[in-house]
Amino acid sequence: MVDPDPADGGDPSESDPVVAAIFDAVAATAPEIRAALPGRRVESGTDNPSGESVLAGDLYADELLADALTAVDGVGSFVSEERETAVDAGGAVGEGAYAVAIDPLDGSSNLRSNNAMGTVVGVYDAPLPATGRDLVAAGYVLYGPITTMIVADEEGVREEVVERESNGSGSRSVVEDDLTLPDDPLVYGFGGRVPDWPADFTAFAREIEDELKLRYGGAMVGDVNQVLTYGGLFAYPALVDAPEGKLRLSFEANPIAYIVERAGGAATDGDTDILDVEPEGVHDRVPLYVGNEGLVKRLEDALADG
Ligand code: AHM
Ligand code: MG
Repeated sequence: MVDPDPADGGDPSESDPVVAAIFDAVAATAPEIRAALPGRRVESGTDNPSGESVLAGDLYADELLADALTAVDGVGSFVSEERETAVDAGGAVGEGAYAVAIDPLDGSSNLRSNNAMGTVVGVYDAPLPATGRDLVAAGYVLYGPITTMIVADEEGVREEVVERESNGSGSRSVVEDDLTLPDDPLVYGFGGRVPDWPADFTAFAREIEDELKLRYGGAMVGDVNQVLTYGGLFAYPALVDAPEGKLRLSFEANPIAYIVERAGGAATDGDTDILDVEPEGVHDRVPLYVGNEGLVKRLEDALADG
């Protein structure tokens, strides 16, 4: 059960002090990012390394997180979906320091329509590009009606509530200390336009539509949080004209796969566990199918047969 009163929540419990400091820094920044959004719903006039137009909110969140995370002792490098190259934070990654990969505002196209968005965090024990097997922790902030943060490490997955302190900084407290996917899945959300889906995925989707309820909001963190809460399947599939899909391996797919797998679920690119996908570059894209193990297995079988 989610604790109804965050004031009763427990202290965060990461055993690795650098991981704890990273998520403290992300939580500290969250209220400031949130407060800045109303005035930053417009295009910034630039594109990111994936060729997508960037909103002022994306850039602002990126700057705040870069400042907060490069100041953490034990962070050797800050790598962002919005930056071509990594920011050197001192300390050798893989030799005592971590690389932190950030999607500063996931789902930022929801800013105009005022819907959910988030910040995705991956903590890698290797210089990027690396596989998801090099993650030591991952998490995301969800700017919904409440600001929550999911944190996963080798101990498991926790849900926390982030509250704004009087000095404007955010503090976090655990409201659910052992988050696992419900056994009986209820919801699904698949991205992309149906006419752009390959036939084998479309046939699979038709089956799922008969079994589960559609919950799609256009922000991966919001949609994955539905799956973590109610059980089910989220996908941003391979598309006919974009076989690598849309989502980025280092910043989006790996952290989400790490979280959902720690919560008892599974994640695949259609064939291979996301955490085993070998990247060529930091901004590589990958199809992502993530959720309850049984559904992910069925999806893999459907794509293999198709
Ligand atoms: P972003 O990080 O630039 O916001 O892009 C990623 C987002 C995901 O949150 C979401 O799943 C997907 O893009 C939605 O894409 P679309 O608008 O094409 O459905
Ligand atoms: Mg994103």
